[in-house]
Amino acid sequence: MGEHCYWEGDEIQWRVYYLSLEYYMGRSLTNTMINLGIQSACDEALYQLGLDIEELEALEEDAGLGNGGLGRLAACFLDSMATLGMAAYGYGIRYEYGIFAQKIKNGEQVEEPDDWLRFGNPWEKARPEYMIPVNFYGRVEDTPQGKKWVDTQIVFAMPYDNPIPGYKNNVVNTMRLWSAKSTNNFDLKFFNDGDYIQAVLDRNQSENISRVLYPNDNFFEGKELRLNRVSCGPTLQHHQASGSVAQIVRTSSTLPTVALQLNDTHPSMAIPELMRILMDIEGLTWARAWDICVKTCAYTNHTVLPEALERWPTSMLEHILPRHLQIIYEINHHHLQEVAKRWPGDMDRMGRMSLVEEHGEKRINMAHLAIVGAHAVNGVAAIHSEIIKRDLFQGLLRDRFQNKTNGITPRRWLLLCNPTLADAVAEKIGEEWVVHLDQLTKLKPLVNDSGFLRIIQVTKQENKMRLAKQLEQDYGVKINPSSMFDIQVKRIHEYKRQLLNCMHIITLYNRIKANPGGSFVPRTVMIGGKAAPGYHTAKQIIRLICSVAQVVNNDPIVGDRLKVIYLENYRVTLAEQIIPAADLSEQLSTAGTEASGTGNMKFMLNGALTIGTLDGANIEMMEEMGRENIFIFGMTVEEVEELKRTGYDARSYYDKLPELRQCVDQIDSGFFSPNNPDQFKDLVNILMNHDRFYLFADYESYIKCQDEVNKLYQKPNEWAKKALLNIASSGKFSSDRTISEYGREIWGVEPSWEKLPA
Ligand code: DL6
Repeated sequence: MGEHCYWEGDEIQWRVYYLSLEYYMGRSLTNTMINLGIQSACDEALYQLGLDIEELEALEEDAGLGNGGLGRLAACFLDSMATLGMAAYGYGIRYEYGIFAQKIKNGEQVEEPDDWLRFGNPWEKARPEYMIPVNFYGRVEDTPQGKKWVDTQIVFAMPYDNPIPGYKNNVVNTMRLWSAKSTNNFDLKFFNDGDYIQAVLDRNQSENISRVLYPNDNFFEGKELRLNRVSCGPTLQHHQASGSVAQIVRTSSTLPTVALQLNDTHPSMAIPELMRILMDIEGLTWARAWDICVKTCAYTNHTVLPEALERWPTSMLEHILPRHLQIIYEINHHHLQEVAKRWPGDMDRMGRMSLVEEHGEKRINMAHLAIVGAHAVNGVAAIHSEIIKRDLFQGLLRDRFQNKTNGITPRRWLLLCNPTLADAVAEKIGEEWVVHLDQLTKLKPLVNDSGFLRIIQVTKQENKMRLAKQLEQDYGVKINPSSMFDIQVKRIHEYKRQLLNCMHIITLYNRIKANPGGSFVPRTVMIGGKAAPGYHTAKQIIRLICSVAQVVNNDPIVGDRLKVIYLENYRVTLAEQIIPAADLSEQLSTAGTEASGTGNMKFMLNGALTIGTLDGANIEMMEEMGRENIFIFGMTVEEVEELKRTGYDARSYYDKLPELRQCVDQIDSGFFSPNNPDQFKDLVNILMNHDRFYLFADYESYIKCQDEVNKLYQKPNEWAKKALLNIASSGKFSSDRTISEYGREIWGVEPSWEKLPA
């Protein structure tokens, strides 16, 4: 390989490699037909054969190779990169089991394995000719030729290619997913205990590396998951990085005309791996290799929650990837020399900025590694980017930091999921919005066009009726389709504050009970999302919502003024059905905790109004549509920080607010869990004594804001105007805009809307 490599060159178009441990693709059939422009032809052809295309579409399994926002973002980006004609590849892992299927049994989450490849995958093509050997374990030898990583165990990385069509431009890019494939070498040497049969059985153990997606969202589990003698975690990450980097180097005669984008720190092993290949195999000096590495790599941060930041114990890396650990130490050595030059004698700062954490178990801070090893570091919404610039590295390398506000693909999140609204929009402003979403602003003057407002209302109503019918079938709950569809769908997490929503439901319930003859704006509240299987509090939150639903839905006094539904197994395909039917989108995270959010954008594009905090991309949504068109409540980031400084006293709110007190007392005393009165005491204990997300501090403002929502809902025309202005203002949140910015400001690639010859 070495002789083919020369590391200079500037006339070739930059190629982009997007490295992500997650791609949450959902189904591909409809999307492919839409992007190829053959949807009507296929529809018609199937009809002629006496078949129904919708039945065919429903047979496809979701490719659930992601947990939530981070994985879905990667999928939207692939669509945009192909649509913008970029020479871009998505590299990831072909998990044999995707995100688990969630069943709700007796009000509790039960996980079932997602055996999505059971009947094969028609979209993929195995490419054994591009298989790459990946090394693990072993030791490092000093030789006259330099460092040598020897006595390693090998697992092959087998690539599977999946097509990513651009929108009607004759471009088809590739998503390449690696699968672990054992070698005789690995298993027989490593496991051989003289027993042939056992050795053959053990062979498969190394293939566990790519067996299953880790179901944690925004949470890092630093312990090694051991499947017999094969350890996962860094092994999986290295497997992806190594396959990808080797492939990139092998096919790149002109590094660094290659951009390597790291989707969070999960693929950041690519940094030491690239250094290792360039130095140990290609024979470059440290300085030259480092220069290439930094110019090539860029890193996106997706969270500031401390529990989500990856910090791998050095003992683990020493064992699994000894050469990489050496390289990381050397990167740190050079980095700390820079710190010492800039802040002489500031030992505290050295400790804080080091890649190696020395307090407690010695660990590598992977975010620090990614920041040092990349020429660009970005957050995913303006406020988040400001926070990471300030907090993540406190001043050093400040000029590397950028913002790239997230986006969603309008192909899936309007054209595919809401064809009636898409048609209505196209009728008024043509079809260019599909690839130039900012064209939606042309709808703004129609805010006084009663005919168009009526179309918006009717479209929403039709979507609601379809969903109501589906939910009645699925859950046996009769839904009033003229009630407000109030929806919160996302992973269950304390910081996303589904509990605040639940407290609002309880407050509404108590108000109806206190005034049974009163007039109330009818609501159907739907909450959906998966909890990480090991996240006890999140599972308790699901239980509480289901218990509240049980009481509310069966109380004859309440009738159809309030219904609560827990949406089972929320996933991409369910989102496509639910979002177009939403009136109200709930975005409740404590200010400063949700990096961006992308569900918020999908609801906005589909004409739901948002009730939300000044957090993540909600802020930019408000800027685009105007504060009068969104329901904002709660503390700002500065107010949250001030509260943290002065001390948060949950009890003071409990004492002051009677409706809050009633609600908390009911949860505490077993009102919603009569068969097990102590069931939710742990949740109440968190809320009263250990709440990191300050729910009570935002409760009053949230409830008042919900009262405003009710008032507006009683004026359908006013509501429809705001819905229209939401749609018309959502152009910024196209992932085409986001990807154009990555292209121009990080990768050096110009987007192109040119249609290639067929
Ligand atoms: O950037 C995509 C998405 C954001 O929209 C969400 O706000 C954020 O929570 C999510 N972050 C993660 C972090 N996981 N890890 N590590 O999923 O990213």
